Amino acid sequence: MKKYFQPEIETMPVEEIKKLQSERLVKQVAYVYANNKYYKKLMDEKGVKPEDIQGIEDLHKLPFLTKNDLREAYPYGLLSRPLKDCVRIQSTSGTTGRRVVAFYTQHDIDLWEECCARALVAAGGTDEDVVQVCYGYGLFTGGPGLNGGSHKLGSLTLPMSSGNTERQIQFMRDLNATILCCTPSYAAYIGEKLHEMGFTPDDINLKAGIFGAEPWTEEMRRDIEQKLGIKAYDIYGLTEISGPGVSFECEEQTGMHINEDHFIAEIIDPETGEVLPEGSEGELVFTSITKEAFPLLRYRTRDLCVLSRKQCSCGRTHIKMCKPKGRSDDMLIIRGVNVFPSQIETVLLKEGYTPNYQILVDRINNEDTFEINVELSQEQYAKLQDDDLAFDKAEKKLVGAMVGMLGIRPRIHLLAPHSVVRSEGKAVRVVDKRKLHD
Ligand code: DLL
Repeated sequence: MKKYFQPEIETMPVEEIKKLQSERLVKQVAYVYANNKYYKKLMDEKGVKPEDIQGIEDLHKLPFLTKNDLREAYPYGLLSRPLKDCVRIQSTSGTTGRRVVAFYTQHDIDLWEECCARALVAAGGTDEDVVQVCYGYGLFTGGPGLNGGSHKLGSLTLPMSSGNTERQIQFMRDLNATILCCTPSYAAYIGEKLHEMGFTPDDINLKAGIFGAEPWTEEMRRDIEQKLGIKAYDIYGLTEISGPGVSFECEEQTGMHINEDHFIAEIIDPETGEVLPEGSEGELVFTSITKEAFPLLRYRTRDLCVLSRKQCSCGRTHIKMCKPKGRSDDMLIIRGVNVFPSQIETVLLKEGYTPNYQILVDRINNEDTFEINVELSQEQYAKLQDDDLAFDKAEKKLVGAMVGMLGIRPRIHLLAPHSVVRSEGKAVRVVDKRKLHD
């Protein structure tokens, strides 16, 4: 069985990867400076010339790009190729402000799909697999990216898109799907539906899942693995940098290998912009060194993460990133305390609750309110329904566990099964009403 999609690249000695990155960076900076007025202006303002960049050690001299730059340059300002050379656009799922529109030449699409094919092979995929893609298709990069990767690998591709969960399960069974690609929250929902329809993992042929596009915890991984009887792999990416496949997990399941022949990763201090040494937690920054149409240099993702060059047992040499904790702007500050939704998910699953929850934050009389709606499973509900004492006890125990993790006290509402809306794409875990009052 194929262990790597492109072994000569994926297992390249680290020194050679760095040399390749340096060569590509020098060329890319010269190309962008010559072809992109917006970034040229930023470089000129910072007093940096293309000749100042002789290799990756000079990367820190370049100016950052932020989401604001993308909004300002919308739609064509960061395009580095004439529009007639582009063959596709994709766009972010962002709901606020202007959407980000990313452009691709055919070369860009090919590279992106290769990255996704690498992810499929790392999850054990071959041309004999049946890959069910239930990420959204259309402007969102999830569906098109994994679809393209599956084609490159020669797997049979089921371009399902998201939604109509019973039909998903029917196709999964009738066509013997072996690899499932969707968001982790949708995978959990598919697992739940499978059991509701009276099936067990033995009634399906899935062996692996490739789940990403939103933060998810190790507890959630175990929950999905058990519900679907598979190995669940993480995949990361963002529209601005291409889409899924910027990095992906291998059999070790201890972080995602970044496709370093295409992207240079840095970790910076989000406050000062200073580059931090390997192993530090900070904001992930990407420089795209092979793209033609929309090559962003030093793009600040706002994702909080740690990088590691620790040798991996799979044989891949590309640097690994940990599971992102979430975007720096996903972090809630409640009564002055930093709270990540992922911390809440960890506690819930550890305490034996379902991954169906929603966090509600508001400000009433100048004070933050903090509530968590938690859905009970059928069995939990049946047990607690007629016993007020047991119900109160369960709520109190969960509040105690939350205080232990977060340092602040939420109000917990244990709800009947099916009270929390299921997600078919990226889950909406937080409703922060304070933003409406600002
Ligand atoms: O979510 C691309 C994608 C599609 C990745 C399918 C993986 C699978 P955007 O809609 O532009 O692109 O959102 C990008 O989603 O900056 C992260 O905050 C978050 N994200 C993506 N993958 C992960 C992951 C796609 N594996 C934003 N873990 C990123 C945590 C993730 N967060």
